[in-house]
Amino acid sequence: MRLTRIAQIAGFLGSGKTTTLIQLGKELSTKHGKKVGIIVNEVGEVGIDGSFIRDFGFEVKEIVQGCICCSLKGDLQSTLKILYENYGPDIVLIEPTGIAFPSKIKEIVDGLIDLPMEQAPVIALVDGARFRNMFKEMEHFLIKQIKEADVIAINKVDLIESRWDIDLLKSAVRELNPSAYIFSMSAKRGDGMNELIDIILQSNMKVSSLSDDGDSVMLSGMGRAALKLSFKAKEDVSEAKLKVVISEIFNEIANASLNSGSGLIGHVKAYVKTSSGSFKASLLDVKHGVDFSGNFKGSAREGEMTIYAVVKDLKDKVLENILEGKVEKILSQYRLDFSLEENEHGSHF
Ligand SMILES: Nc1nc2c(ncn2[C@@H]2O[C@H](COP(=O)(O)OP(=O)(O)OP(=O)(O)O)[C@@H](O)[C@H]2O)c(=O)[nH]1
Ligand SMILES: [Mg+2]
Repeated sequence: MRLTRIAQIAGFLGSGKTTTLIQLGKELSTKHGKKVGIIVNEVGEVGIDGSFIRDFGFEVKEIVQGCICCSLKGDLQSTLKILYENYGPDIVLIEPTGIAFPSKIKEIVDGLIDLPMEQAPVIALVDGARFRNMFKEMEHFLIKQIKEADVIAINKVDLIESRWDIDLLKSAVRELNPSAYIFSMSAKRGDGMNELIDIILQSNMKVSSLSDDGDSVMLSGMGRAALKLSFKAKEDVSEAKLKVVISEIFNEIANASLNSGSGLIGHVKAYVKTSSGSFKASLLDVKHGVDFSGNFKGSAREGEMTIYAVVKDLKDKVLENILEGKVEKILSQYRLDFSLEENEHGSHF
């Protein structure tokens, strides 16, 4: 009997999970003829990555408002079941949140004994470009994610200047998990993608440790806030101008968060959809600025935007106020009319 293979691509916030998933999905379907289903989990009230991945034509199920390794474990099981029964994928790629514990997800998937599925080794991405900085702030989390993985991919090697630094990172990771298979990759450039595909398709390594910690979202100490809005301008807004507007909003959110006592920007991201296409914007640290990916060319007069921020040490409410304040300030400055969407509780997203 053909078994559906489940592959979890874990890793801390902003380590490149969604970018990797899209590359993997493309190659697995075009080069290897596999039918790929994708499950994306986001702790916030809105989904950004799911919409972005869907733009590439994949079958995507999104689970939001909690973590599939703790509060939403039932949702993961039912979503896998639905995906299996309705779509019949050869491979399901799972993107947990950046603050999930990989072994818990492995355990939850293992619990689905009535479905013909097998798990690929647990893959955790490590952000090679900001590992040191993150390690200072999120040591417990990063160590746990590294220890619970069978395979550790040091991502973003295109941003690491010397071979020496890559080797140093590899040995630091090896010390934390001596039995893992460790390699380096760049999801953006495509390096290491074949190796990752071989691991997903062929390898049968097993997770050894089991997680015994509590709620990963609570333990992470991360504050979260989301906002959904539609905007309208009097005349067309060019791609370049829209990117400037978003960069200003993101930088202001990041700086205000740091000034309010946050020790680390987890990820500030947005999904923007207009009649000229859609794109995703990402900010991981102020120094590197905002990165854009996706397909928006030309100009647009109106569109929709979903913004989501995860930063350390701030209460959700404080971050929500920062988000709303900065969005209002910058959009008004650029004379863009906008309206904020409300969530089911009557307050803004
Ligand atoms: N230079 C470079 N940038 C990368 C690479 N992989 C991902 N990125 C960028 O890193 C940022 C975050 O990538 P995502 O794929 O959204 O990361 P993620 O792990 O899914 O983030 P969360 O879902 O928020 O935890 C984006 O701006 C990506 O374009 C890489 O290999 N090289
Ligand atoms: Mg993601």
